[in-house]
This record gives sequence, structure tokens and C-alpha cells, in this order.
Amino acid sequence: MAINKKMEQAFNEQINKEYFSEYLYLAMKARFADMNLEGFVNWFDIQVQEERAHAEGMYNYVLERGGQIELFSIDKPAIKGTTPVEIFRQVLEHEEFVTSRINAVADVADEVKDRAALIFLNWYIKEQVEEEASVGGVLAKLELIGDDKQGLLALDKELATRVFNPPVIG
Ligand code: OFO
Repeated sequence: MAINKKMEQAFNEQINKEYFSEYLYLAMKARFADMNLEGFVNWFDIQVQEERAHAEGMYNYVLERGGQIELFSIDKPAIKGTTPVEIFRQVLEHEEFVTSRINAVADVADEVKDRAALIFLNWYIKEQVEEEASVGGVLAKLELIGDDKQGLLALDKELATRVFNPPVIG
């Protein structure tokens, strides 16, 4: 069954949000490179790859359903803060926003009674729980560390160990 036009539009808009996330994290990665915090750079590098995988997962799904891809312009990312803790507050805020957008796409699937899309979107709904937990974990540590440089370096070391596992979506 061909994908409903409203559903297709919701997916296309979400693909843009995922690419925007990739762009935002790419910009943030550079900020941490400027601060010589290589572990954070690694963390953002993986985040960038994950966001691209999220976008591609939806892209492939729309095509699989016989829908049309429409790519929109990607907004220029604006980083609000300058310190690691300020940047991570923005990351959490952004992930909460993305969660609300994914839920909105699921609402459309509900509305047009697209059960296959709902099942597909379940992966993203669960992924957002993980995204918020992982970002929230780093933010909590940064809040705890405060101005302690040793603590920041220890966290940087920890984040250097993060590895990219290509997600199996759907
Ligand atoms: Fe795609 O999860 Fe973050 O934004």
C-alpha cells in the first residue's frame, strides 16, 4: 500500500531534523576540538554518525514504501553556550525537542492508521529514550565536575572510549 502523503511529508520533515542534528553536532564537535578535549570530540563524532544513520533509516523507509523524498534546506546551527556544560545543556534540550518531533510523526501514523510506519517508528521512540539518557548522563557529570579541571580531563578520557556501532533500524 502506497504511503499516505501526510505520512510522507512527516517523514521528510523528520529526515531534515535528523540531518540538522548531524549538522549541529558537527559544529559542536569543532568547539570541543578548539578546547583540545579529544574525548568529547570523539563523542560528538559518533553522535554525528548516529544522526546520519537516523536520517538514512527514514530516507530508506520512505523509498521502500514507494514514497517520494523531498529534501529541505538545513538550518545554520547556532551554539548557545561556550563551556562544555552549557553546550551539553543545549544537546539535552535538542534531544528533547527531537523526541517531541518523533512523537509527532508517530501521531501522524496513528491518525492515518499506518500500522507499518508505527512499528518502524517504535525503534526511533526507543532510541530517543537512550539518546536522552546518554546525554543526560554526561550533563550530570559535567554539573558535578563544576570548575574542577582534573574531573573534566577524567570525563574526557572516558568519552574517548565511546565507539560507533552502526544502528540496525526498524
Ligand atoms: Fe536522531 O537522535 Fe539525536 O537528534
